[in-house]
Amino acid sequence: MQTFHNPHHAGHAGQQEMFRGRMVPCHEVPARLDYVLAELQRRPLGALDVPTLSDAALDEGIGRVHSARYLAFLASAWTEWVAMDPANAQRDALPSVWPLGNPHAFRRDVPPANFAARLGLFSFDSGSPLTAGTWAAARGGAACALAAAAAVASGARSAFALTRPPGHHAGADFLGGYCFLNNAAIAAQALRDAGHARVAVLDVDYHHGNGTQTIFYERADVLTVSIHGDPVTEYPFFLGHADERGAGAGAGFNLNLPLPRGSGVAVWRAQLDQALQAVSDFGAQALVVPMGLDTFEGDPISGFTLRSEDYFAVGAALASARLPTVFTFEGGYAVAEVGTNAVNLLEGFQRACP
Ligand code: OKP
Ligand code: ZN
Repeated sequence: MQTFHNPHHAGHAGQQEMFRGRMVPCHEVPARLDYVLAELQRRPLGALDVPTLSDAALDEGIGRVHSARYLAFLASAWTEWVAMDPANAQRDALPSVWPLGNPHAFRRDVPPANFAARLGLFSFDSGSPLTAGTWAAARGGAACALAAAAAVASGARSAFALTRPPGHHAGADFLGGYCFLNNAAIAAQALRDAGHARVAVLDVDYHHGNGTQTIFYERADVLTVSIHGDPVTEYPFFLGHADERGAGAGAGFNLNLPLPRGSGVAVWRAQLDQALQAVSDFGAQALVVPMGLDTFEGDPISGFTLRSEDYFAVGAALASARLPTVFTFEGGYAVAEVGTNAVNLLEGFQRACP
């Protein structure tokens, strides 16, 4: 399995996130990716490359998923943040005011000139700091997703986009949940554009992939499935319930499989079998797996209890779908274990389906 890694990822390094009324150190740190890279060097699965696509191809691929006004906002965000106050150069950009969804409560169609307000317009939480290197890092991650999709579209059995920051919470025009560009959605759309008529996204991160669900909610050509902590108690709270089945042409093409906090590997694996059945019933021609390792028992912000050894079988189960597969890297905050857990899953996949 070829891996594409993002040489710009470390430029995205938030200092603190808002948590229960105070600022706490970020969970989503550059070292996460370094642990995965180090483990891939210890246990190689295939070539380790950096993406080589042109800026134009990258802009094209990102623009298939994200809105022009959101991308323009991201591209100039850091410059505008610092222009508000030169002292901001030492501080991460975080929002503190948001327009609620009801159009009669607040308008979303007129972006404020005030940058701090615009940051609120394009985000849904205050846990996703935007830093000097965020835009370059997010673009570099999306480039990995597009390179992995291209590899699979030209015949590879699988490819791994070692993306950071993660992506599955980002929508067409919003950031949040440590995510800025939805790498999995970008890969899925690229596979569609390369001629795969039906693409499935099977999200195994602990948190519901709300961004991906929203992007494809009214489409029948991309099935979105997510196994996650029940949003009644777990982030992102406002989406991810079992009764969200898609809308319009997309009715029936979204499947949420929430599980209570505290769930262990047996119930989780049963949900995975259901998810794989849905992918098979859909008749998918390609699969994208937003791969979060925060289902791990040692994860500091999550609540499932999978063990490191369990990920081999998770990978093998995913391989049983017998589909060309792109993996993106999402959550996993037990930093010292995230490399082992990620490579266990990918090795399990690769061994089951060479
Ligand atoms: C991103 B990904 C937990 C605070 C929640 C946001 C979590 C984002 C997870 N106490 N902060 O899905 O791994
Ligand atoms: Zn997560």
